[in-house]
Amino acid sequence: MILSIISLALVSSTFTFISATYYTKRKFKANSTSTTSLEKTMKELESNKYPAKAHNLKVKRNLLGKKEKLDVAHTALFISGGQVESIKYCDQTKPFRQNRYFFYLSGVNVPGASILFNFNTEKLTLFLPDIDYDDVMWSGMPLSAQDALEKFDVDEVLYAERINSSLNDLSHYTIYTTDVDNINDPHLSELLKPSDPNFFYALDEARLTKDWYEIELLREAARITDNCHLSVMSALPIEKNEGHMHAEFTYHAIRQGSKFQGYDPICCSGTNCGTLHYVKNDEPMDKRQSVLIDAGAEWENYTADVTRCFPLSGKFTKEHREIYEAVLDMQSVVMEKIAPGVHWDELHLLAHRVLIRQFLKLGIFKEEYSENEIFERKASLCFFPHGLGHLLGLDTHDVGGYPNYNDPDPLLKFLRLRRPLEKNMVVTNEPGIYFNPFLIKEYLEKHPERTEVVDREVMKKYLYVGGVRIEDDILVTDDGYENLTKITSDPDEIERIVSASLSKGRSHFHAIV
Ligand SMILES: [Mn+2]
Repeated sequence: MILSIISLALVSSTFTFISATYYTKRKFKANSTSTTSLEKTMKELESNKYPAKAHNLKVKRNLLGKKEKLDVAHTALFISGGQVESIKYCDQTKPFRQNRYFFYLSGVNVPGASILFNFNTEKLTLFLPDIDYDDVMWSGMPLSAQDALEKFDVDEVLYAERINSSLNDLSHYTIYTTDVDNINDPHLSELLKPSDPNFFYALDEARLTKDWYEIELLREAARITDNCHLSVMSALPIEKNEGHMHAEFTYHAIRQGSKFQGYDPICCSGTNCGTLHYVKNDEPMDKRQSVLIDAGAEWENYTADVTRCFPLSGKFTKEHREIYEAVLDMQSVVMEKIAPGVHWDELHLLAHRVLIRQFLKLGIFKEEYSENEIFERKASLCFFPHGLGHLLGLDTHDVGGYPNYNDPDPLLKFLRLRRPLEKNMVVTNEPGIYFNPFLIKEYLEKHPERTEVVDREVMKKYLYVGGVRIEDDILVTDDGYENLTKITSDPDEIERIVSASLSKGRSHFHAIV
C-alpha cells in the first residue's frame, strides 16, 4: 500500500489511524452462480452491521441463566482481540487470524483491538490500538475512530491508551475475560477474571445458534466454496498432482474475495483418500482412480466445510461408484431426519446402520450376520471412524458441541456434536467410508468379533478406492433443514462435469505451468 504526501499531511494527533489492511470489502462479482438472491444477500450484508451488540446481550443472558446470583449492576466483559505475531528470528509476521470470541462480540477484524461490555449500562466500547505513526508509511491510511463508530455495531470507540482508566472505573466490578494472554500490564490483569467456565459456557451457547446475519455470512462462504469445488472438478486437464487441486481451489477462492480457508484443504487421490486429515497434497495423480477434496472458503471469518469426491477418468469404477453411492445413502437418510429436537448421536448411529446395510448388500459384511449383530460388534467403526458432522460457524469445528473424547463407546468418541439439534444451528452432514490399512489393523484385526463378520476377499477389491466422504453444510430450520451447499453430489452429474472438462484439453485452461 502506498501512501501519498497529501495523505500524510492529514495525519494529526486528533485524526488517528489503524491499519486498513485487514478489512475485506466486497468488490467481487460472482459469475458462475450469480442470482438475484445473491444480490439480495450482499445488499443485506452491506446495509447492516455485524450484530455485535446483540451477541453481547446474548452472552449476558446466558451468563445470567447460569449464575442466578450474578450481580448485573457490577458485571462486565472485556476481551482483548488477536494481535499480529511475528515469526521467530524473522521480520515477517504470521497471517493474522482474529480471535473468534473477540470477533463474535465485536465484528472487528483489526489486530490489537479490545472491547468492553458493561452489563449494567449495556454500553459496548471498542478500543482501537494506539496509533503507530511509523506504521502509516508501511500500512497506509487506516480507519479513523469516527469511521469505526459508523462501521461497527458499538456505542463508543476509544483508543487503547484509555483501557487502563476505563477498567479502573470498574474496579468494583467482576470483569469476565477469556484469558489475559494479550494483557501486558499486571495491574490490568488483576482487574480481570479469566478462564471462568461459566463465562465460556455463556459464550459458546451464544455461538451455538446463528442469527440471520451470521447465516448470510455462512451462505456466502458456502456459495464461494461451491464455485471452488466446481472449478476443481472441471479442471482435470491441468490437475496432474494433488497440489494442483489445492491451487485450483485457492485460486478461485481468492478470485471471489475469500483470502483465507477455514482449514488446510485436504486434497488427496487414490489410497490417500483413506487418511482423514491428509494435508500433504503433493503426490502425482496418474494411475489413480479416485479423488477426495475437503475444503472450505471463509467469508468475514465464517467458514464453509465441504467435501466432494470424483473419478479422475470421468467415469466411476464399479467399486468406487458402489462406495460413493453407499456414502450418499448414509448422507441422504440422515438428511431427511435433520430437524430441531433430534439428537445428533442418534443420526450418527443411524449412519452406521445405513453403512452396515450397504456393506451387507455389497458382500463386505457376511450375510449370515444381522444388521444388529454387526452393529453391536461395532464392525462398521473400522470403515467410518469419525463423527457424522460438527457445528460450523466462526470455527470449522465450532463451539458448543461438547464432544467427549473419553467416551467409552468408540462409536461416539470422535463425535463433535453431542446434543439435540436446534433451529439455526449450522452443522455439517459428512459421512464417509474408508479403506485404511492402519484402521483395518487397529479397529478390525485386533477384534476377532469384528473380523469375523467381514469377507476379506470382497473387501480387498475396494482397497484402491481409499475413501469417500460427502460433506454438506446444513442449516437447521423450524421443521427441517436447508442445505447451504449447492455443488452437486449426484454421481452422474459429477461424471458429466469431469468428462466435459477432460474433453476440453489443457489449452482451454489458463495455466502457465
Ligand atoms: Mn467437516
